Amino acid sequence: MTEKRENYKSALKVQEGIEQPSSLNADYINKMKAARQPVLSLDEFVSGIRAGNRTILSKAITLIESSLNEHHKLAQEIIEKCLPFAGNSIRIGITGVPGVGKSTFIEALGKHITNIGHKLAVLAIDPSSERSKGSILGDKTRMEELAVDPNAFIRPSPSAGSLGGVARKTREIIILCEAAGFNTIFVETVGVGQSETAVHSMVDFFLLLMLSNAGDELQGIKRGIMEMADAIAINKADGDNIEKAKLAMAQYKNALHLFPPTDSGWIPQVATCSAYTRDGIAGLWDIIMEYVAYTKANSYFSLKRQDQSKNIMLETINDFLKDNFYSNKTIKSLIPLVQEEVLSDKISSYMAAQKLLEAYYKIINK
Ligand SMILES: Nc1nc2c(ncn2[C@@H]2O[C@H](COP(=O)(O)OP(=O)(O)O)[C@@H](O)[C@H]2O)c(=O)[nH]1
Ligand SMILES: [Mg+2]
Repeated sequence: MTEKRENYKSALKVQEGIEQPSSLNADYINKMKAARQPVLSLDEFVSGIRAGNRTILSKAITLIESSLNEHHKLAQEIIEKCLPFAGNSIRIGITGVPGVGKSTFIEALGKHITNIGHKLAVLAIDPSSERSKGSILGDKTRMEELAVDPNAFIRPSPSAGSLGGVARKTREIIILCEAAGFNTIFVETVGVGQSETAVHSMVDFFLLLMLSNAGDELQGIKRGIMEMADAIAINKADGDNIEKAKLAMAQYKNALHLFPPTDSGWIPQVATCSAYTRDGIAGLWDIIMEYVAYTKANSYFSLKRQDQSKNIMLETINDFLKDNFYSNKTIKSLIPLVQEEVLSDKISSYMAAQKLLEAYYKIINK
């Protein structure tokens, strides 16, 4: 006891020598804390999620996002048990450059669909963690109505980690949200980099938001991203902007004609809308419904999901192999040495890679 108190940085230190009441015992305090925040069992997590309990859903998502091994293990068990109840939703990716109006648009389209009885989960992928902290605050004010809508659930991007890690977590979060009864999932991403491709790989429908008053280059939208779009919405078609938005719509329609036909046979649609006045918002939902009906009729809907599942499996293997290789102690110490040989032209890059891989195979085959 006395020894412990030595290290105890507290005013109580001056009372050294006096027997402390049991309530100051650290074990006791921890026990009390634990009693106040009971750790849920696997079954409690799964039944809570299945019952649509948001607090439990949020806790499970926190486990997915956690970097602790024990959390990760429990999270995987929860996902496994939720999987049979997942999949029954429409997953929609929404992208566009910062400022195009994604958050405002999500509020508008989100309210439209919760009003007609849908249950919506809004997730986001934004691997630039520092920025996302700011944008979460921004989004909260732009999604005022959805934030208090009992039929909507908003969860900001898991901020830490690589894009691959964030994408995997988001896919897992989708599963939990679906098991919790959300039948529509929005995944928002900032249209400036690789994250669109990651979102495209986990959604059924990909919506690109654009503005009328800037060229494609100015909007930082690459051709590859336009090719992924199932629909393009020219947002901010309100006030003085309406005519310009219509013109832009015609231009994008022409541009899309030059693209190769999509795998699904669906012809990407272009529409104008205003997240402010909410003109065109219902029409966009109709386009999404048309797409779903069309791709379910020609089986593309389920083929695409199967393809995505297969790719997730392969990607996961890639990630784990890579992690395993680079986190291996021997390999870690060998890399700088072999690298030095490459830099001083003693061996080729190819031979250096072979050397490291052979060392690795030896280690794992031991
Ligand atoms: N005029 C007009 N402004 C809009 C519209 N949608 C969003 N905005 C404004 O555009 C700015 C960026 O919106 P935000 O939703 O934060 O964009 P995000 O960065 O893509 O999420 C904000 O000032 C919004 O009020 C719209 O439909 N019309
Ligand atoms: Mg936003």
